[in-house]
Amino acid sequence: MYIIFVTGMAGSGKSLFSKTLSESLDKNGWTTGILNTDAATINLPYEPVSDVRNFIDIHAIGEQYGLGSNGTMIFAADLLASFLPKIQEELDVLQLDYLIVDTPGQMELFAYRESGKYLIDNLQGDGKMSIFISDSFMMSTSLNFLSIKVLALSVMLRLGTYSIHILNKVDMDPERAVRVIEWDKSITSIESELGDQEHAISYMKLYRELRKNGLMKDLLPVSALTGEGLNSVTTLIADQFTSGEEIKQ
Ligand SMILES: Nc1nc2c(ncn2[C@@H]2O[C@H](COP(=O)(O)OP(=O)(O)OP(=O)(O)O)[C@@H](O)[C@H]2O)c(=O)[nH]1
Ligand SMILES: [Mg+2]
Repeated sequence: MYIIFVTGMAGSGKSLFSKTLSESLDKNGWTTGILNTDAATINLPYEPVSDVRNFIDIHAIGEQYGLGSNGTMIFAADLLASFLPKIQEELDVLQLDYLIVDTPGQMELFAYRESGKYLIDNLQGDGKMSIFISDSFMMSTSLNFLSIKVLALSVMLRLGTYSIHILNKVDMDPERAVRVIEWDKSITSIESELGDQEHAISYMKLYRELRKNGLMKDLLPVSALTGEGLNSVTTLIADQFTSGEEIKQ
């Protein structure tokens, strides 16, 4: 079982992308399932094969410990570690080719707290990678573009797995999405977009250095809604785990 952790900012499309990716992998002949690690989510666009909500009751935690909403979320995320053996048991009987792990809305619960790292290190699989999802609409100003690229790098550094960076929701405003991809490909295009915003110029130097050292991941445009771009992502994932072995038909 290969494991794919899906992370990204709140509302960027992690859950819908998990569903569309699962369907795309299924279509290529793989057996896949999704693990929901978001104890606070109400509606999921997919049927999870394992779900932390079966182990953790977010409302009971809040009441029992008298915590506010953020405290409850943090407590629930930390509690996940203690249920990992049970979750692993549920997953192992399924004999999946790929497990997709949908992570909580508040990115920092998974990316920056120990519980997320614990899950990555201790969930047993034959290989692991992570996907950072960005919303193309949010990324479509030059300053947001730079800060989200650096944020994605920070999360990838923290998670310590092979990672890819997805530009989601390209169906919403295709022209904007094309512009974001242009900025990603050409450092001069993002530089000219930033113009003479003085404080941005020093960040631009940082971005240039990170890019020069191969630390910046290219954006892969997709729509989790329409499925556009999913074939390339599926091929990339299969290549990463199987070193180019043919995708099963
Ligand atoms: N148009 C469009 N909408 C999308 C796309 N991906 C997600 N959405 C919508 O964006 C909203 C948020 O999507 P989710 O999949 O719930 O995002 P999320 O990152 O899991 O959200 P949280 O778990 O709350 O952080 C939903 O209304 C989705 O239908 C996309 O590619 N295109
Ligand atoms: Mg979600």
